[in-house]
Amino acid sequence: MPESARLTSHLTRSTYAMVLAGGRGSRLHQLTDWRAKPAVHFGGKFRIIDFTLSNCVNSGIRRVGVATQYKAQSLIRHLQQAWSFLDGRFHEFIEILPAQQQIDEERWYRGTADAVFQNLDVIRRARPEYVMVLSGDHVYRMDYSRMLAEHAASGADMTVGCIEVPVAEARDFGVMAVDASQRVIRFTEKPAQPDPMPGRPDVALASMGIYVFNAAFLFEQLLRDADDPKSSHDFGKDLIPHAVQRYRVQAHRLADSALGQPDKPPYWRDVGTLDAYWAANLDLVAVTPELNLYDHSWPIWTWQPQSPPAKFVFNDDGRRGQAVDAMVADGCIVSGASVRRSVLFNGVRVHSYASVEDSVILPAVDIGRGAVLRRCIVDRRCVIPPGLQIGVDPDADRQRFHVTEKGVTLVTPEMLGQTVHFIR
Ligand code: ADQ
Ligand code: ADP
Repeated sequence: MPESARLTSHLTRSTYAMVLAGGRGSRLHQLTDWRAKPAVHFGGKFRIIDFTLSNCVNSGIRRVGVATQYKAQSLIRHLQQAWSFLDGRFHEFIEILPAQQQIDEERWYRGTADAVFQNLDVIRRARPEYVMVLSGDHVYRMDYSRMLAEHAASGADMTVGCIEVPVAEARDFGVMAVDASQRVIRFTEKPAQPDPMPGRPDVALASMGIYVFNAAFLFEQLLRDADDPKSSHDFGKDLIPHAVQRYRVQAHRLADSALGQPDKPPYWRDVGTLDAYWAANLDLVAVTPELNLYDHSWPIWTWQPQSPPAKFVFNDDGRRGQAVDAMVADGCIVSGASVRRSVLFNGVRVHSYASVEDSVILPAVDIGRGAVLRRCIVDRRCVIPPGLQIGVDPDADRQRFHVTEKGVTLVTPEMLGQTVHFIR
């Protein structure tokens, strides 16, 4: 075996990954009324957190903690169903770390650094050399072992994953400046006026909110931060700006470890708004989408109910049931209805004369005869009554549903006056 491969496997095996999955994702509006953002459905059969967790196990990092907080039930159930296959005999595990469980004081996680601090004992027990702090909120494919290898080779105390973003969008991120050796010399969390990169006035270097730490350095910094009365106990606001001024912090470009086409910018999405969520799902129906879900060497693991394959049938009047430019999951039945440029999750029924276009339909939705759906996101288990039109008259939709700036309509069972009696 080449020395480099031996080294990489040593690095991944001595890493503990902490996935932060406690954020609400309030810009997803009612889609996160009942579930945390990492548990939101994505791409026809996945949940958002499956991307980060698949990146972990595919990279060889198989000791993983998931810090949960806001509306965690759906997320915890998904983790138990989808992610219990790691094998304790090989010291592989994914453990769920709910807030308020680890320390005597009864308090929720205050900021992202506090979420890690409160689980310090759990992490210490795994005796890692490196700790990766990850976010359960983003959709991307990345080989974390390359970031670890770069971190170890550089001799840094910590390494921040980063990506180039348009300056106009950079104020939503931690923005950094680096020197020629990729050392971070400045880090500002969500600056009002982000600095562009030298010689590139339209582009800023943004933090992806993912970090590699030497374990001992992280423990030291968390203990110091916990005692700092002025700190809000957040990596981006407190811990990283502090570290950048005093220690060796390196930047690692996603482009160097993303899986994708080498000549294209790396794919990374914060599907944090309804418009971004809708667009990222619909991107997948392109002939060659930027996000490749068909790469057998980098499977995205998940769980969905065992159902028969999707079915497309003529109805009694001989009207064709069809879907084009669409992804249709198992358990769906399209009967005498038309589906275009849409993503249908597991178990969706589309009845005769219905028309679904440019829409994202979450699992177990029933779309009644003759209903029309345009530019919609329909939440799980909605029953769309026969003949209802959504996305045709925005003013009428605003009375009942949530319509975004870009004209995407979110429909939930509550908005339809329907009660779902079980936890989703
Ligand atoms: P934000 O996008 O503002 O900035 P933040 O709200 O801090 O991210 O959440 C980061 C991650 O932690 C998310 O996965 C979220 O679900 C989780 N989380 C938030 N609060 C939590 C809590 N109390 N307990 C457990 N988990 C929690 C961060 C960085 C920026 C960077 C962007 C990239 O601070 O510097 O640019 O991410 O998206
Ligand atoms: P419509 O689309 O005209 O409103 P239905 O929704 O009742 O009609 O069903 C249309 C077709 O969907 C059926 O002819 C059948 O092929 C299929 N279908 C419906 N329910 C089931 C089921 N439980 N198992 C298998 N196929 C089903």
